[in-house]
Amino acid sequence: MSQTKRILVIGSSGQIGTELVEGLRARFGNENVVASDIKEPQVKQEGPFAMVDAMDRRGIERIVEKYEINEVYLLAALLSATAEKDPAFAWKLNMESLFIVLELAREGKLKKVYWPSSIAVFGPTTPKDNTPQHTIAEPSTVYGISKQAGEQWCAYYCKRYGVDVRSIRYPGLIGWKSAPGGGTTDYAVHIFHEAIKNGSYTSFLDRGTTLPMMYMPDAIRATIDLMEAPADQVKERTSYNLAGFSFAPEQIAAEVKRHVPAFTMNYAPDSRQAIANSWPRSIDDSAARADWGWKPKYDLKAMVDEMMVNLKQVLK
Ligand code: VAH
Repeated sequence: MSQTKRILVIGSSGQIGTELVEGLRARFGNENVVASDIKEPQVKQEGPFAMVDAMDRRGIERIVEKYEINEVYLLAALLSATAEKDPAFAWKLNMESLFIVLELAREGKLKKVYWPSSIAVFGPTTPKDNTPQHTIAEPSTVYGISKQAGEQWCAYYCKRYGVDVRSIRYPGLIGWKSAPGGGTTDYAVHIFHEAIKNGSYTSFLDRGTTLPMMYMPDAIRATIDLMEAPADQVKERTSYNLAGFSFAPEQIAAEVKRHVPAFTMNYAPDSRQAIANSWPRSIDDSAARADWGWKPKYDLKAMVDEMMVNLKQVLK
């Protein structure tokens, strides 16, 4: 196995994958980070790309061999809202892809694995404020069930086989470089595009729906910092709680209005409201802070300012 860090990102064209590939290439070199997704990328690649289905074990193994991969970031998954529309496929994709990568690591073909979890592992019986790292977790969504099961499999493969798999329970993620896909928190991205293009937005989550969120640059930095931490500092082998800031739709609308004074926000809750209602309002991420030095850089205001400046450039 190559001594150089050779990384494969599966699901590289998604909301997180797009920015994670950019962050990894900036840190470890373009040629040492192979992007991969089920279809050809829409944007010009600064480094190698290999098309593969996240459920194709042979296809993934061929890429690992060809590029001498020793670390995999597995991001391919169906998110909360989409998964509710096709539970069987969501379970199949979210779990089969994880088993393929965990098995490759168990067989000694990978040194390290990253697999994202989500605050969606928590459910209606979880304490909603400052949700602890260890607490009741009875998810009521397909996505949350798959993430909770996946966390337990990660801990099992680490304990039983010594697989160095690491994970973060992401809150809702907000970025301007890539489009979100099928999430319940995606309203917090759409609002910017609609405010700039139309001066108004109709939120599919109601006033008062406070959710934990994070600006994408903080999430990418946390992900790479966790993967680069010494193994003996990574004490949580299910997944780490991580928090940025929490807000309700009316709060982000007020911040958007600082940039678009005539902006108007309307509310038309849909099926995603029930998903959001099952999740925590805020997260205790003291374990990540203690174990590997996590600390967010952005708050709501700073995120909105940066989103607005960049999207006004991109959308003009
Ligand atoms: C979703 N963006 O909405 C994802 C995330 C906490 C939410 O997992 O499904």
